[in-house]
Amino acid sequence: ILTQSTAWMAALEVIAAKKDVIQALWKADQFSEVLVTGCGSTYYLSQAVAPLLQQQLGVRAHAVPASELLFFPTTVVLPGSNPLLLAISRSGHTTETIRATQAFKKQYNGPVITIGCYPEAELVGLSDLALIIDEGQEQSVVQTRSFSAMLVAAQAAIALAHEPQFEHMQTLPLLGEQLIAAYHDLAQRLGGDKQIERFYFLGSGLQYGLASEVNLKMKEMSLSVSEAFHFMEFRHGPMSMVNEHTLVVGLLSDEARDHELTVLREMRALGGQTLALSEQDVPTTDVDFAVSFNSGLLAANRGVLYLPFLQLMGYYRARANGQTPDSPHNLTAVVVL
Ligand code: F1P
Repeated sequence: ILTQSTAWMAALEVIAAKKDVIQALWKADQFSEVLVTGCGSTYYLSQAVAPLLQQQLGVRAHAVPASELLFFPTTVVLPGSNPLLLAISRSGHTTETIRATQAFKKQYNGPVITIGCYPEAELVGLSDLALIIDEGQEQSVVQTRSFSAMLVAAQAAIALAHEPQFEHMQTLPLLGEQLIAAYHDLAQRLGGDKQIERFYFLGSGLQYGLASEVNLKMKEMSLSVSEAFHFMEFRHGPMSMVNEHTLVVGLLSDEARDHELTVLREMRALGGQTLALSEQDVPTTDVDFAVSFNSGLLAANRGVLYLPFLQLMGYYRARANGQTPDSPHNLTAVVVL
């Protein structure tokens, strides 16, 4: 977790090296929609990438778990559609992702792009374009540096559609290091606080997939009660779970920031502790704890900055619970169908 910014730098280099082919792909207009798929963490990564593709490239894009694409393709793709598949897998060996990709090629014959961390993986052999970040490889079953490196790669590839954005992203590795140095103590304090028994991660728009992923980190590393919601949805029922043993974490957007802060203030009034992560500073009159990026980057290019602090919080929670964060209960690095 602490050294992941070196993997972000490597991800930016991988994308820069494939610049021409990626830009040609975005310009080619060869597909009518993009399916983004993966399993577990890489499904959540798909949830983070699909809205970005749609917003930045103006193409219909949606995320789907690989198993849904494999077993229920007619619920996912319209007849006559001309889709591109973006298959994301750290290992490149997860059976559902492999089989969904094979079925996709057979049925739709569209282009396949893969993002992963292992160049020899089976999925790479099924792809027209493979974006492989070796530097994202990790020992841990739980995806942390691999996830953020693959996210940087996806965001950078999309940013190439508007090249100055790609150039601005070069500041990310340093920003990541500064963020970890500035907020490591707070992550340790909140992760180690045994008064907190439930964690809720709220994020909307580009942030929903990231909220889902950090919720998974907390759950799988520390075996804590943890859920993710679209920000405003939390008020439609789930907030009944808030009490003094709850931490509500808001991944603030630019677009709905005022409404999202209102939700956090309401949860605080109900007795919950609140934490906001945001590009701009958040006054602690609004929330109990705040993490600010001050990156100067557009929302489309800075999503990865939400991750290191929350991964660290999960790590410290795991330690406080006596769990080994690298080897969670019941999990293996590659799930076989
Ligand atoms: C997918 C995945 C991981 C999860 C665990 C089991 O792996 O579900 O997200 O954390 O390691 O496998 P991959 O297809 O991205 O390698």
